[in-house]
Amino acid sequence: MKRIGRAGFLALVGTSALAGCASIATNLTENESFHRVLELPERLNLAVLGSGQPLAREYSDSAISPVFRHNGFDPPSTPDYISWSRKAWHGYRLFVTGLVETPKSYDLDTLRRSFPRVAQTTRHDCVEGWSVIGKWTGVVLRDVLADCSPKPQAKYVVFHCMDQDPGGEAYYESLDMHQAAHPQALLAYELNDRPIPIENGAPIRLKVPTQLGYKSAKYVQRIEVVAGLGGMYGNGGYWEDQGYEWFAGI
Ligand SMILES: Nc1nc2c(c(=O)[nH]1)N[C@H]1C(S)=C(S)[C@@H](COP(=O)(O)O)O[C@H]1N2
Ligand SMILES: [Mo]
Repeated sequence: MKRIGRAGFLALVGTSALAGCASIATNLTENESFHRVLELPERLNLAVLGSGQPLAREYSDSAISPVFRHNGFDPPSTPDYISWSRKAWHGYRLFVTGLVETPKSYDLDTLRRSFPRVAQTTRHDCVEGWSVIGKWTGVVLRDVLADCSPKPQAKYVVFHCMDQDPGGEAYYESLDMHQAAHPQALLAYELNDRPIPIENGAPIRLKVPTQLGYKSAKYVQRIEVVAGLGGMYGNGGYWEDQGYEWFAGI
């Protein structure tokens, strides 16, 4: 909320400059305390951003579907992926890049040890018309993002995946900061108390139970924080580029 206020304020300063009030705008921006206001917040408070959002229903473990279906492209077939999968994911790293103060990468052990372990039993709804209930365990996405300190101009989070369609086009997805700060948006490493099977997106997948299945990117390799979509990010996702809605709330 604060950020919108600040952007609006900046827009206002810009408009008055255009309207011939350049000197007032200059005087304002030269004022030190005005600068301090402009620079607030230094970084996004993801906990505040994520609080108060509606939660997806969580189920008891007895509701877990006997089989969690899988769907989408074939698992990644790169030599790296195949070799990591045979070595309990030793060598794999999850990267966080883009508009963050401290870009980082994490191996699975570090992710498990450095962040609280969180589980959710939620329903996965695919646009094709099927649903399954599964228990996902992992780390809260916003905890990992906060660890890298998104810059104030950060607006979206893009998930780059390791799999591709038959034509070689990589799967990707995106959330805005608000969705990324949702307390149930997980970077999951377990499904139903076991490491995520390859078919379901090993070793790390996004699980966003408040949105349709295609938003929950599997095989995540890199999380990129950006100021806007469009351009090289198309409509913000592989399926969005084929005409699906970017906002897929349920
Ligand atoms: N990387 C990647 N993520 C993906 C997909 C995919 O093909 N590749 N398919 C999406 C769709 S349409 C659905 S319904 C779910 C399927 O997840 P599941 O295979 O664990 O059931 O993953 C989503 N995330
Ligand atoms: Mo789907």
